[in-house]
Amino acid sequence: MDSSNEARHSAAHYFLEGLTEIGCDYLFCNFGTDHAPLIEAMASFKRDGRKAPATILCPHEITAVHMAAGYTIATGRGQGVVVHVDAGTANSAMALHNLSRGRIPVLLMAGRAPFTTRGELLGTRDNYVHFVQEPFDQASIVRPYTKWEYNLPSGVVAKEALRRAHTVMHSDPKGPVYMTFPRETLTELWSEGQIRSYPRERFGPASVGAVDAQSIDAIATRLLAAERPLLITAYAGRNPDSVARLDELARFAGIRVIEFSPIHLNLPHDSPCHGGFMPAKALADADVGLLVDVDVLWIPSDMPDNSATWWAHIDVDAEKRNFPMWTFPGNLRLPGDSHRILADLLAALKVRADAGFKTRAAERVKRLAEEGKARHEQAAKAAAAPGTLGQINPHYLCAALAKALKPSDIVLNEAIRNGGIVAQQMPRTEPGTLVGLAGGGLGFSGGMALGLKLAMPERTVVQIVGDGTFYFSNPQSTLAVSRHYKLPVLTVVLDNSGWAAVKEATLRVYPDGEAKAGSEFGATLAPDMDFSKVAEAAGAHGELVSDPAAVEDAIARCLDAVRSGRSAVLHAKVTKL
Ligand SMILES: Cc1ncc(C[n+]2csc(CCOP(=O)(O)OP(=O)(O)O)c2C)c(N)n1
Ligand SMILES: [Mg+2]
Repeated sequence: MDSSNEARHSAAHYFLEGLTEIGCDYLFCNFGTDHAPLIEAMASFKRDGRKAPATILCPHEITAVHMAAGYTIATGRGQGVVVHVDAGTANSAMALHNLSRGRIPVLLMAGRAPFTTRGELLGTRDNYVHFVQEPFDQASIVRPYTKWEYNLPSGVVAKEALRRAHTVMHSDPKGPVYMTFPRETLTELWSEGQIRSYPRERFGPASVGAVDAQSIDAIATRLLAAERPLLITAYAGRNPDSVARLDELARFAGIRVIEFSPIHLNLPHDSPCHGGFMPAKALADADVGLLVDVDVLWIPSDMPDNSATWWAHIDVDAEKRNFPMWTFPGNLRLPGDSHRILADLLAALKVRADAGFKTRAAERVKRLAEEGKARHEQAAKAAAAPGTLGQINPHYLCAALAKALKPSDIVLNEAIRNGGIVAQQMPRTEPGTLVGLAGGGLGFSGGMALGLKLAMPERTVVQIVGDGTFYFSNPQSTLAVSRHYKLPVLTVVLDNSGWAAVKEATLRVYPDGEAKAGSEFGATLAPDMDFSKVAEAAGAHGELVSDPAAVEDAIARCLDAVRSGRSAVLHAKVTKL
């Protein structure tokens, strides 16, 4: 209860305390007039040496949101992003789409226009924008991409609301949440005794777990009899411990594992059971299949599946509630924690496997290893030709880059139509060393690379993007954050002169149409851009390479720069679209 001898603080003060209580190390911020009470509270926390989340100022919201996501991927702890009313929320929406598809817990926060007009309360409207930045339904801007939304009604529940935000975003399947607060609400004064805390031990998130023994047994029975088992996954590796577990299961049972559009590294790429990144051939062949943590299993119009295959679908989000149309098979659909389910499955198999099964499984692993070897030889062949002046072979460049990296270095693959080449030429083996595109909003990897680097300063982080994607990533914003907070990352731009994806999409729909006849694909971007200068403008190291002979040295100079503390941009002119 209120007591006159207790200290009184602003709601913003308790809000900062609450953010620390929910494990927010950082606030990735793009401020506006709505944040005056927060900025004031931050300054007094600093003066008093109180613990508060550190602020990272991001010139663009998509840097802020994706950076929070990168930090969260690395630490497992959802962070906070602070943006400006409806305008900042709108700029954040694309990134929030990516986080929602990636099931990454982040708390997006935005102010709301003050609700008083004539000085009735501290924080009242005092500016033109306070009249124009008030939509009827601010949360609707990001509603498709959030699990929860809340407008803070009073500072007295600031900590309770933050705990609720945290609990929801960290409950399986995880995902972003959105909170708003009017300026006057943050200026309210409350005494310390009126504010409760909600510790995680008592108010924590809900998680999915293992599944019943009958289901495990049903899958084991199918696998024991299988001749051509297949496993498809995209995000089992979000739990780094699952990588070795999946490998052990695949080797024990002789399962071909395909990573289709991987969002994380799920199986070491040098595992004998790794079946590459394209499910088409294996699909036709499989008699028993496991779908493990995957949203898009294959492309049905292009890769017909075998109607005789028996599928078990194990997924933290087996329901796919956020996919309006989603019709992939699953004879046994099991929402749960794949890490635990695969362990139980392996244990059941070990108990029931006889010598005949073990021999058959070992023969399959041997055959898969031979296929893998053939794939790697093919990849090496594709990388052998360096390309020509102005059209470097992207296979060659990616292979050279792979050679220069250490196994622990992190690769973010946002190379779009060259993404398959990155996957093929840059095998990753250690858990957590690959991040791929979960959503379809281009421009995630710049901010995400910074967030990963912030969480793991000892790692080298490499972002590989298309030229179109480089623009989407808002490079001036990411380079500014890199400089400001000393977070060096390497950006490699595979410049094929525009949007190959757009051209190829038109050709797929109209293979012999007018666009093809006139070579009018609406896909060519401005020629003669020099992204090395964009880097230099931010004090980073820049390289523009068109000559294949210059590739290796340019990579070495860029990595030297990054490892000695300066970001680098390698702008490579590769085979044109
Ligand atoms: C924010 C956003 N805008 C537009 C698109 C549509 N889009 C998908 S791929 C693509 C082209 C990307 O170009 P680039 O990065 O150069 O890769 P390329 O297709 O040339 O390999 C575009 C514009 C998108 N996915 N996301
Ligand atoms: Mg391109």
